[in-house]
Amino acid sequence: MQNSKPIWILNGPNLNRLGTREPDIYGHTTLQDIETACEQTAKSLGLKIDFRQSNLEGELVTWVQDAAIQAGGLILNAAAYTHTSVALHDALRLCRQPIIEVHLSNIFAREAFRHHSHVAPLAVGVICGFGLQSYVLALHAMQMQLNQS
Ligand code: CA2
Repeated sequence: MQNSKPIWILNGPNLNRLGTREPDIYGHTTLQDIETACEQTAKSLGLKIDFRQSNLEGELVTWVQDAAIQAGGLILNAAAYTHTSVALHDALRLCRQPIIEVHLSNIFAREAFRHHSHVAPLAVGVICGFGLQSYVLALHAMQMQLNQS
């Protein structure tokens, strides 16, 4: 059955500066490009989204707590906090709805410190390495998850 609550798409630190450097890793895509693609994909799938970014760990923790009550599902690119934040991990444990972890880059093909995720154990799946399309794929995967529940 389709869930009428919005899918929250949360983005972590530095992703507001996407498109300004490291194009070899992240391409020229901006966070605004990603939001636009997510809006278009969500519309085509009949989903609503709430798309946010913060550089602050505590703000992301509060948003995850809020998502646990208000969201139909959560798509999370916690950026560097993926690899460091026990606080985010603990907040994600409050969520009963599907969580999908996304990354623009293939974190497993990069430095060893990016290979561990505090998000992944709480996610139904992880999508990484497809740039902006990681988010589009995550929305399709979310719709499949919601149709199964
Ligand atoms: O690949 C991803 O999506 C990451 O979550 C991006 C994070 C990184 O710490 C993760 O290991 C993988 C970094 C985001 C940095 O954002 C940028 C800001 C300015 C220019 C380029 C990238």
